[in-house]
Amino acid sequence: FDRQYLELLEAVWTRGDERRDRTGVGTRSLFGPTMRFDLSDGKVPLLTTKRVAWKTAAREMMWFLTGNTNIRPLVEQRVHIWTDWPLARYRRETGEDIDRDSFEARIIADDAFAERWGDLGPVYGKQWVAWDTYEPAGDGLFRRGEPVNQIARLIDDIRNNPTSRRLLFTGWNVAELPGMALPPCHMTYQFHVARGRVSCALWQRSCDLGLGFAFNAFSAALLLRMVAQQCDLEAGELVWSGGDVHVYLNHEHLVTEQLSRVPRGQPRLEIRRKPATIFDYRIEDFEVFDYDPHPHIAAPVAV
Ligand code: THF
Repeated sequence: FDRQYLELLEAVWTRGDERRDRTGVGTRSLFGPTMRFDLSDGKVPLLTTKRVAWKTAAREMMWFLTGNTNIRPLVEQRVHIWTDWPLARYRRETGEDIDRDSFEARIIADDAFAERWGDLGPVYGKQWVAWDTYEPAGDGLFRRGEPVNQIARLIDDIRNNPTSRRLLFTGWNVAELPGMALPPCHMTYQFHVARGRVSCALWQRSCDLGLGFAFNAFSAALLLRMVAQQCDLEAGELVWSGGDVHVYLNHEHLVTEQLSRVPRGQPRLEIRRKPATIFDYRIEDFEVFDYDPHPHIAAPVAV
């Protein structure tokens, strides 16, 4: 896993097109790479050339599966990776120069504040488990239909119709993009069952290779392992494809340091218990073995 990643990191850094991006930080970018990760025997795509906070990624994934789109439950678990977007909006709209810790403290302490300022709009969780539907109510009017739980439907479909070519879910709800703090990056997941194994192809339209990718790859693998367990299948391959795959120009120290490191073994992920549904996993259910990474490399996130 590290080798495929380091090869792509080097390619983007040395051959990527330099471009100005939405955040103003600047990136080097390549379009359309694919990597394949074998998940058999508990193997998991977790970088060993820097320490990755895999429990943070797991908590984020479980938060998606609850359908919640507010940062409050994350912040309560000391997960800070989504705070910067609501914080930037708060500063912009109020002009108050609040620091990050105080902002998070208010999100936890104050219900009304959390509701007003902690929500990211209809991002991942909303679309995954409660995609809004509408049905005609006559005279050109519509009423709300039953929301679609794409994840529950996916599990049902894999169990009942494993050769289907429609085993997929997506966060890319075109009508609701304007209300999202960020449109989904890891946007479409498709599953495929063959020889008792379920595999997953993930399309990620935009990828921060220095920071987010380590989280995105681990999370997707975790989700695939959960899906496999729920459907009594083995996990096969994670096929990861990116659209705009970039390295931020202020991540040069990370690129140099990480490319100098030698990968350290193959981490494995175990799920200790089989919960009743895919919505019932808890953080204690996941255990990672043989993880002895190089130290963490801090890098700023572009907002
Ligand atoms: N925007 C940008 N610019 N990069 C991203 O990776 C990214 N995401 C999500 C949405 N927008 C993004 C947010 N996910 C970290 C990790 C994942 C994120 C955002 C930030 C991060 O800062 N990781 C640090 C510290 C982690 C920790 O708190 O322990 C790291 O070193 O990995 C990608 O989906």
